[in-house]
Amino acid sequence: MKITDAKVIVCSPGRNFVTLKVTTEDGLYGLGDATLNGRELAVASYLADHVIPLLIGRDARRVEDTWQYLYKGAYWRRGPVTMTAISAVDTALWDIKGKSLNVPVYQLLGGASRDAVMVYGHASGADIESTLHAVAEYLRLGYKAVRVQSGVPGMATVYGVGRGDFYYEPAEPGRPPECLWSSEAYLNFVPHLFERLRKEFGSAVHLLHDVHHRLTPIEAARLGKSLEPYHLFWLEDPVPAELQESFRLIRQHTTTPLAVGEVFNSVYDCQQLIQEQLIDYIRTTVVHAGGISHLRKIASLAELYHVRTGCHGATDMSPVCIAAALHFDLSVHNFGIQEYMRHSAETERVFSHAYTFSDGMMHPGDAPGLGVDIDEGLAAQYPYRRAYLPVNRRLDGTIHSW
Ligand code: CS2
Ligand code: MG
Repeated sequence: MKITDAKVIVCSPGRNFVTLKVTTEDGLYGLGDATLNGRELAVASYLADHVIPLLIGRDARRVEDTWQYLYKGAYWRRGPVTMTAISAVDTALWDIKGKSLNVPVYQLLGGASRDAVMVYGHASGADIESTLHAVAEYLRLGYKAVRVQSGVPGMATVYGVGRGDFYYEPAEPGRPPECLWSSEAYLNFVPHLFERLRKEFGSAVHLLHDVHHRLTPIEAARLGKSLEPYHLFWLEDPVPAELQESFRLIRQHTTTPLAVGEVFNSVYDCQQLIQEQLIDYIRTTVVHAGGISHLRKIASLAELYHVRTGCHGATDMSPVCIAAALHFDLSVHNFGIQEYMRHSAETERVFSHAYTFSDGMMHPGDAPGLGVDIDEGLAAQYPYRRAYLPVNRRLDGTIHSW
């Protein structure tokens, strides 16, 4: 089953997406998400200029061999651009394999390990009262798990807090907006937020919180400790994770479960975190961590060490990635939770999908392959718009992690 054509589709229906479409000699095609938020065109070029010429003529059935060919054959291994490109190829080939055998991809991954996949949504507000209101909205929609971010008194803007509408979209067209940050104001505020949340909503709902790599290890330890009475499902990205051993210090001080990994792109980024049991959830996802093939290897390592999966699923994961993630989530034994932020109406129109949401749970559907498609004609009506994530500075003007 030779690959005869492959192309990169860049579009912006509500936000930017890069999609790889691979076609075989029998007329089957597969899709892969290749979106790298804020650096989209680097991956588009990597695919179009360097990878697609290598795909033409290859056997589309050789998923693992193609992965190794692109990873080992490039000489320059890993990194977000390379791994996002490899992910897109791998995802498209799994899609083709499912379609050619007339089965949904999760059946090729060992079949369903559960009936459906628990997801969490994003509730946020400018202050505690509006945040409580947003959480109530999510519970009305049936969510069993909610990530909660709130504006902090004394800080004009806070990451993860929406700009008035239901959908939170962090990237903005034009130059990157700049935000100001105070770790002390944040650390003093967050425990009050979660105290109110537990008072208002009781103990049954799963509550999550994302620190977005903003604290030092000892500050993160303090936060984890102060949140223990409110038993979070997880505390996400407490510190920048280039230094994996910094999680040891946090771990020594708190029983609050820890999640990390949305910016990781290979098993080598989380090997120590997993093997030393320094985290509880690994957040690598299909599009940035080498596709379904590599993500399964990360999950297998994690399973040995009681670490569960919690795939990144913000709006910059296109519906193609969400579909692939749901097939993965349904099949791996050590699944934990899936993030699901809901795409805009424009995105939903461009990408049709078989996956469904009901009562806080999702299912990838039983269409052959991934069960997702792109309307190329409609996509062409939404040209690329350069957009950036915000940049963050401390009160004295020093650049801080976003
Ligand atoms: C966040 C994201 O979903 C999350 O947990 O960290 O909003 C993240 O900032 C974006 O996906 C970055 O591309
Ligand atoms: Mg995050």
